[in-house]
Amino acid sequence: MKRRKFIQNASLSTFGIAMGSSVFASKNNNSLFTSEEKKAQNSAENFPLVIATWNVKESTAEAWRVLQDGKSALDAVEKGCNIEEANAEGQSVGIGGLPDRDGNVTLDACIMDSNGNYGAVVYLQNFVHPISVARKVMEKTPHVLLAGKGAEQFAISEGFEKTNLLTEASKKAWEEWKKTSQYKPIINIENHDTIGMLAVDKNGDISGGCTTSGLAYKMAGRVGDSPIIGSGLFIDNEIGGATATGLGEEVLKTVGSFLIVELMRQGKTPQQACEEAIGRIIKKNPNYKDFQVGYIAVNKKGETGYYSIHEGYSVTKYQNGKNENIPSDFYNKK
Ligand code: SD4
Repeated sequence: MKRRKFIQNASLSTFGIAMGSSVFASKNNNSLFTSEEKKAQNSAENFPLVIATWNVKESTAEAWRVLQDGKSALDAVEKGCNIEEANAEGQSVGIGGLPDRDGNVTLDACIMDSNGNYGAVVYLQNFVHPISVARKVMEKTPHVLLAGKGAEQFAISEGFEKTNLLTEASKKAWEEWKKTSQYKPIINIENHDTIGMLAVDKNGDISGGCTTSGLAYKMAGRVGDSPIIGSGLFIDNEIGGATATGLGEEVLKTVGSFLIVELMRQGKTPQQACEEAIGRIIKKNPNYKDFQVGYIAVNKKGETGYYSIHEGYSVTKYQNGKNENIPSDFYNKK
C-alpha cells in the first residue's frame, strides 16, 4: 500500500493528543467546544467528513449530499446507509442479504448520535431499511433495542412496509450452500457492502450507523456485533467514533468499537487505535487466519484510521469534496 497514505492517515496531531479526556471532561456534551475551539478544529478543513466500511461510494455520496444540505451527521448516516440497504445486489445488507441456514433474511442495525443516543433492531425480518427503524426506536421509544417480532410490530406501527428480502440470487446461493451445509466464515465474503458509516458534520459533531444481514448461513436467531452498542458501533462526541465489519463474534468478545474510542481518549490516533483493537483480537484468538475483521475510526479533529486482519478490506471516504475507495492496511502479511 500506499505506505505514504497510510502514514499520513496515521499522523498524530498535537490537537489529538491534547484532547485527552481531562481537557474537555468538565464540559457537557452539547457545549463541549466553545465557538473558538470549534473554529480551531475546522481550520484543518477536515469537516464535513463521511467514512464507511467497504466500497460504498454511492452511500458516502448520499451522506455527503445530506451534509452539504446543512443536515445533521445523523441524517447523513441514515440516508447514506439506506442506499446500500436498498441495493438488491449487495448480499450482506438489506434486500438481497444472504439468509440464515433456514433461508430467512434477518437484519441487524443500529444508529448513534452525537448526544450519545442510540437505537437498534436485531433479528428484524421483511423490512428494507433496518437503520431507519433503529432510528425510530431511538427517537420514539423509551428503549434502545428491539428484537424480532416486537421490532417488526414497531416497524409496522411506524409505517414501514413489509417486503420479501430474499432475492432470487440469494435464494440460489443458499440452495447451493445447502448441498454441503458447511459453516465456515469466508474472508471478505461481505463483498464490500455491509455498511458501517461514520459522519462528521460541519460543526464537528459525529454520528454513526451500522447495518447488515449478518453472516451468511448463520444459525437461526444469531445476532452479530453490528447492532450492539460498543461492538459494531460507538460514538462519543467528545472523542470520536468507530465501527466494525467482519466476524461479529470476535468484535463482540473484544467490544471493539468502544475499545477504539477509549484508546483515542487515551491519546491514540484513530489509526493506532484501530491497529490495537485488531491486535487484541489476534492476541486472543490463534485462529485469526480464518476470519476477517475490519475497523474504521474518526476522531474529533476529523482524522481517520482503518485496519483489518487480512488483505482485501477497504474503506470509502468522502472528504474535501473527494469520494475515494481506499484499500486498508492489514495485519496478516503472510
Ligand atoms: C456480523 N459484522 O453480523 C457482521 C457481518 C459483517 O461485513 O459486518 N459483514 O457479524
